[in-house]
Amino acid sequence: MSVPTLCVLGLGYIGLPTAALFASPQRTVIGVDINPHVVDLINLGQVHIIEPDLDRLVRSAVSHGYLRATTRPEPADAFLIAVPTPFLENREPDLSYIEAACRAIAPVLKKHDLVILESTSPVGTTELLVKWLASVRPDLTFPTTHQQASDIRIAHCPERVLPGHVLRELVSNDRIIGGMTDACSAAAVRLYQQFVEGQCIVTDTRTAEMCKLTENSFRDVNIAFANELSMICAQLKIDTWELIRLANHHPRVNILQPGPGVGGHCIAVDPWFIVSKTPDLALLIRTARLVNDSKPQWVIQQVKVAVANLLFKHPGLRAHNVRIACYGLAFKADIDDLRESPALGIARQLANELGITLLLVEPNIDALPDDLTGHSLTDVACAWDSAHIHVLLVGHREFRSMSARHSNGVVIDAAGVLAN
Ligand code: SAJ
Repeated sequence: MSVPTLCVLGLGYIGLPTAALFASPQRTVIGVDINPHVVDLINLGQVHIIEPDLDRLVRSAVSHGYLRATTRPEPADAFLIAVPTPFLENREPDLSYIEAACRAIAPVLKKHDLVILESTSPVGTTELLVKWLASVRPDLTFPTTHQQASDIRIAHCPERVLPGHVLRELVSNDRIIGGMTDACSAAAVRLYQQFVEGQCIVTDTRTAEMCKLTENSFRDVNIAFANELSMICAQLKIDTWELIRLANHHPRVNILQPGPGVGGHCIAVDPWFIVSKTPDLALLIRTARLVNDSKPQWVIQQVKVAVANLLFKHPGLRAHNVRIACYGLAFKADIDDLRESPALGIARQLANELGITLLLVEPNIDALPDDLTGHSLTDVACAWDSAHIHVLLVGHREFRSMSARHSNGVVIDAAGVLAN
């Protein structure tokens, strides 16, 4: 596969950067997305997601003709599936996007093709993928039945990149390559070595699937420890941030940072894929999820108590005149992504339950989501000068200098902004 054509299924936060990085004079990439608007935009050399340098890379790949988007898969040497794996209402994984991607590529598959599943997946999904492909293409052989001699090579190679650093991490991170056979792994390693500078480490598919879930569950459990600690400390009147800083001076202690809850599309989702497979055993992992999911309500309760105290201290002040400023709406610091954001959820709930106009400070966006348009998107200085209650939800760089500034208001620092 010296001059491979790659077909990438799903042009989102992982698929599009991967497609754009892979595309080069030697390597043609066909990007596939079910959303025609996304396809049209990419073919104009534009992007629908914000990620540093991605727009430039896509523009260049498209204008040189190395990257082209379409709504239907076309024949290629390798297929890379990077579609979402959300969970359903009951927290069971939703594999329908992977199944749809399999059924879409099956008709164009040919002997010697490589199919890689990058989407974060519950253990056993790569085996299901083979089942779906084989059901449409009984004329081809797969590694589950024909091992090394199979027509089609299959591997699970989970993505591990951090939003905001995707292009750098796609190149520099080590990759876990879970081939179904040695031949499958070797083919996948050859593909990734075209652009990955980190190590490509080979294992089997089930271990690769579990490895990705383990990484995000490890982080979730550790954040849950910090979040639980923050609630305990508030009750015991101890400064959590100072406590964690002190404890982290121990050579074998490294506590993460508490926050308003865990957001994003991965850490709050992936641990449930372990819980759903082994509910009787995954007790710690499940509890960590519940602790992190409970944190936004705890922050909201702190705000309500602050409002009640304020009204008690100032009998002339009416509840609807209390000015509350929320700092940060994104799901984490220094990004503009509001999806699955605990900060946004807190602001929404405060707006609904308190019935007041909030001052919302989010330097990374130009307009508020539709349901918050009645509220005021403002800057740090204005909010800091005028609010009675300041709710610090995200540690954006624009907020870090606030520590030096004086405010008469009550400060609820859910993200440790003033502590750093
Ligand atoms: N958070 C805390 N305290 C911390 C660290 C994070 O409350 O000390 C919160 C953040 O504010 C955010 C959430 O956790 O709401 C998740 O943020 P994150 O930076 O930990 O992770 P993501 O979701 O942006 O990316 C993670 C990464 N996984 C790990 O670090 C193990 C990334 O490498 C994965 O590729 C990504 O999930 C993914 O796609 O699975």
